[in-house]
Amino acid sequence: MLNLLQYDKQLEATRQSHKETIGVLKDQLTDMKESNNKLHQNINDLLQQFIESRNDFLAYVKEKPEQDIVVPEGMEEILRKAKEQLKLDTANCFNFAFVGHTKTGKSSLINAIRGIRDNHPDAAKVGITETTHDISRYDFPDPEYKHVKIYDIPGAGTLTHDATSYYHDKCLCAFDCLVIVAQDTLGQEEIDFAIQSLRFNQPIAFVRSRCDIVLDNARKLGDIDEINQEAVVTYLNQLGEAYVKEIQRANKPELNKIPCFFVSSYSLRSLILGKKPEAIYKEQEFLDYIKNKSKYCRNIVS
Ligand SMILES: Nc1nc2c(ncn2[C@@H]2O[C@H](COP(=O)(O)OP(=O)(O)OP(=O)(O)O)[C@@H](O)[C@H]2O)c(=O)[nH]1
Ligand SMILES: [Mg+2]
Repeated sequence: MLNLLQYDKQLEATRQSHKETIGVLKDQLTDMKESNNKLHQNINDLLQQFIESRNDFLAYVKEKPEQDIVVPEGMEEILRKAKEQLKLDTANCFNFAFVGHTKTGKSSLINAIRGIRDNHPDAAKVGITETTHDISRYDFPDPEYKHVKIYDIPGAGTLTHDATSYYHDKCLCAFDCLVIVAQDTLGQEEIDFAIQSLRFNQPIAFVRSRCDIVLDNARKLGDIDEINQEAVVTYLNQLGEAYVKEIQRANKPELNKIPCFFVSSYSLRSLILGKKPEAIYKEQEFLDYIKNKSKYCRNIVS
């Protein structure tokens, strides 16, 4: 009898927690849609807004960090290892890491954020067959931005094994922000890995690149006549709904805290170069996010 009562209580607690999770997710979806609706503007205005964000980002990373990265208690050893083994210079540089499975678009995003084409001699290798196996570090082409480094951390295979040891092995807590470049749907490894990162209080975001393909397919199928900001908002809202459902299915309330930015590498590169892309997705929010998270983990209050 007592057991049955306990079981009932547990069941009620689980129901309550599910209800809360769904509530948070609904709020998140509403916020996402409101923010997407802002994209329903003249593309020239959106470009100007992006340029302001880009200039803010560049001004932030142009000078050496005001202070070294602050890692959670107990992680000092990993920070030391990162400095020694990965040659991560956290005192003098901002270090952003792009993590993820093969062919999710990590290298393309890295080139885009550096404002270089995939065929540039210093570009991260991109392509159907060109796979990056080792951790690689990339500088910005302009030496004025020598204090910002972008790391390509391929997760193929390793990410699937053990999120904790992967996290420690790759010294991930020493980065300013971890960007998980995800496939079309979130895999269990990505979910486990994200939860692990949250445990270490690590700034983390999901990015789904290749949004332009979604719109391009819709055009080919005849669902839309052309790719414009109106179509972008409609499709981003659909992608957002699908993402929220995935998080709901994963049944891990912690994941509610992780944002997901839907972007296109092609749009991001054009925007960084101050050129008008075919369409603008969530590139501005993504850039603002990594800058703000870096400030957060360096205890910089703006
Ligand atoms: N249309 C479109 N294609 C993209 C985008 N991002 C990446 N791609 C293509 O997707 C493929 C894989 O991109 P990569 O940047 O090489 O992906 P990766 O994650 O670095 O791949 P590996 O290093 O092999 O693990 C390439 O053919 C890219 O051209 C995008 O935003 N839009
Ligand atoms: Mg690559």
